Amino acid sequence: MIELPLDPASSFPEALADAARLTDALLEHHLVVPDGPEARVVKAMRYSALAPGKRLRPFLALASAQLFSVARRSALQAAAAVELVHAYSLVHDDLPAMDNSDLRRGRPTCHKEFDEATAVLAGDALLTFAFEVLAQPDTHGDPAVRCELVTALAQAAGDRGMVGGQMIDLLAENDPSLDIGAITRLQRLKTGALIAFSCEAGAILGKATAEARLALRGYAHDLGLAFQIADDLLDVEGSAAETGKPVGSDAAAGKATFVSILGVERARSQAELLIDQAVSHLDLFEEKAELLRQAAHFVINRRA
Ligand code: GRG
Repeated sequence: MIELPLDPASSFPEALADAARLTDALLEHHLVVPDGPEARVVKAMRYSALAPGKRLRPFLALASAQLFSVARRSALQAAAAVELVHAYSLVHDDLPAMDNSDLRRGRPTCHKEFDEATAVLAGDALLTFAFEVLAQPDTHGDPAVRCELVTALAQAAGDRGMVGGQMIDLLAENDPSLDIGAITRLQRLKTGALIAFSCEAGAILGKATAEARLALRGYAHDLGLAFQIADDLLDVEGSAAETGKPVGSDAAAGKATFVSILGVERARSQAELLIDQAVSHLDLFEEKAELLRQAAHFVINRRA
């Protein structure tokens, strides 16, 4: 009898808390501080990767794996890998050369707590370690599956995914002429690609059919965009106490966002539409996808 990634009887908040607890335990296990001066970079990696965040991407990896009855340990390796890449992206995004932020997840950013060079190295090491985790035999007994996961994560994180989106974002700063199509593409790459990988990882581990993969891809795509619109709304309507990061930064930077183009009300109804669409992609999985359905509603109602 295999141990499933999540308790199928749990509610979404319970499952999200379980995903966070299980992923953090595995990250604790993986990120061991060595002796010697290199300990500093591992402390910075732990500081960032284990900081309190929602762990939405690990949840998505676990809940998607659950659809295909993947064993918990396999799914957790993918969950840990995606959170490592996410943590790296936040560390680098906060650097003075990018967003120059002092606050992340309610704490000083990595370069404020340590120093800039250490934050660059910690981000680099978090990213590379994610691939080591996926390549470990614990991830899946079949090396072809591990290879497919490595390829999919590399594509989602690299220049055709998150890094590409971040490049477009940096170039678009102070360019309020960006239209809705350009912003959609930017966000699909910058945040959508990693969210899509999180869902795809479960399908890869479960050797899912092409039809199931397509359905999950559609879900992840709509969810990723709705997540970003919610993020833009929080930047306008939220508080630093709730989000754990500075708010109002998009408007202050003169950035074009979904909210600056559509306005608050239309942005919110667009996010709601996307969530309805995301949920409709899950019909194929019937009641097995209940946690993913609840996650979709959480994404647009979140306050952090
Ligand atoms: C530096 C290569 C590179 C990429 C950075 C993802 C990203 C690209 C930057 C993060 C900046 C940002 C605030 C993006 C908006 C959406 C987003 C990814 C928010 C943070 O993710 P959450 O809300 O954070 O899941 P927690 O802390 O809960 O994990």
